[in-house]
Amino acid sequence: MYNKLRYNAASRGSESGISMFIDKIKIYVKAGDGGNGCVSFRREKYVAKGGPDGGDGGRGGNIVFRIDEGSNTLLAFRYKRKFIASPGGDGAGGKMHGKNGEDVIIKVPAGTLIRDAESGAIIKDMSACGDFILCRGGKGGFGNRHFATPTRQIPNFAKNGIPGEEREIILELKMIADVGLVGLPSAGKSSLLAAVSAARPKIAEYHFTTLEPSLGVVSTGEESGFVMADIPGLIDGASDGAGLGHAFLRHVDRCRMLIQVVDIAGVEGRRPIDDFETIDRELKNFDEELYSRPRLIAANKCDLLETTDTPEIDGFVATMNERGYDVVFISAATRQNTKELVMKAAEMLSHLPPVLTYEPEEIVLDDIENAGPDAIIIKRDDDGAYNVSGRWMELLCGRINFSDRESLMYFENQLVRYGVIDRLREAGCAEGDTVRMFEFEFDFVD
Ligand SMILES: Nc1nc2c(ncn2[C@@H]2O[C@H](COP(=O)(O)OP(=O)(O)OP(=O)(O)O)[C@@H](O)[C@H]2O)c(=O)[nH]1
Ligand SMILES: [Mg+2]
Repeated sequence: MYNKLRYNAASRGSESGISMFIDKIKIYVKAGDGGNGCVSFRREKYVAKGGPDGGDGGRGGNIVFRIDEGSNTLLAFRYKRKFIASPGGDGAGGKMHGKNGEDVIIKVPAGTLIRDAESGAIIKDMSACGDFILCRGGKGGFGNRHFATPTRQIPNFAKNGIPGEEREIILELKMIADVGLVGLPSAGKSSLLAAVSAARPKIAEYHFTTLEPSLGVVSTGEESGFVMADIPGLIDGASDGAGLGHAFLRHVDRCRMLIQVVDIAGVEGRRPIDDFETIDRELKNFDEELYSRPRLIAANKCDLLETTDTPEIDGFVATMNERGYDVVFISAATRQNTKELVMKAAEMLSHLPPVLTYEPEEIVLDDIENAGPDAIIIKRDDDGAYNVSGRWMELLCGRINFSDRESLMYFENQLVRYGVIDRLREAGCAEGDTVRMFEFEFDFVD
């Protein structure tokens, strides 16, 4: 019994542990393979053997990313990290084209960055954009009807489909908001968001009430307004992983400005100036650039003060002003002065550049259609074999049926025609040497 209880408690703990860091996750995606072409001959009454009529394979499904408005977590990827689109159907007789594979649509919150897992380079910033095709499905192979020539009336081969693109990527959430709220746990960040927007984040007196960021739209007039982001509280040492760590500061990375919420009433017995410094330090440790972003100080919980006219509070305001920050005294609980705070933020925003969007970074993508025969690579393997690789070679090999004589002849033809044999000769390959092309191996015959 005791063990069981312990076990339950542990599993609950680890579960919340995962959800905290679900704003960055590695997933694997693969587009569908192309269907194979078909070998078939027309059969009709009174016709002994008709012409080739094998249909083409269908195209594999694509991997498509789409913005899911209203979602602001990558939690959905906790249990599903592999996405594979369905393959195209094989061609059939009677010139029947194989069915195209269905696309897989992966929905992500607005503001999700798609990064290449290996290099970390940004492939796409999913903010304010339409559907994005990350991996294209492989093309279907041609059926044998394409291979009839005057000298080859009975083509006994068809091509295999091309494999779909696959890759490992990292999804990273950077929410799109104009203003980010930062502060110690229980400073009243969620209370403030609830007071000035229609968002209903969880509010409670214990620390780390907020485990996931949330957004709210703050209206400042008929048709104007801005978006505010509430994130979990930061504590001293967050940059070294204390509390919930500071990983979620990434959510306010694109914010145009920050509102730092400070408990001016010192409900938990600390001095407001110390609270300010703690957060200030954590911001600095996280990122100099975020640290120097325009900031406004919301001195919260004023309703608990008899007066703001004390030497300590005067000193606090003076220090803030020296550092270049304005202070607005508010109470998120009674909504006292929250309107003034909002208008002040709107005024600051009117002078600030728009929300940052990230441009794709340079990475060399395999381009199925464009990587031609001149891009092949010839190297010697340890056993002395000549190894031919490159996208074109891979695609060609993928399309050949090596157990079929005619398909092999076609293969040889392509090697001669596109200069691969010449290139092998230049590299020193001679009669009897082993040539390796992906899974395929043969002896060089000159
Ligand atoms: N009296 C008073 N209490 C407040 C005020 N603002 C927030 N509180 C209380 O302070 C506690 C913490 O408020 P939250 O809004 O959950 O604080 P938070 O900064 O979001 O905290 P975390 O999510 O844990 O980081 C709650 O019990 C609130 O009711 C205020 O202006 N006056
Ligand atoms: Mg909160």
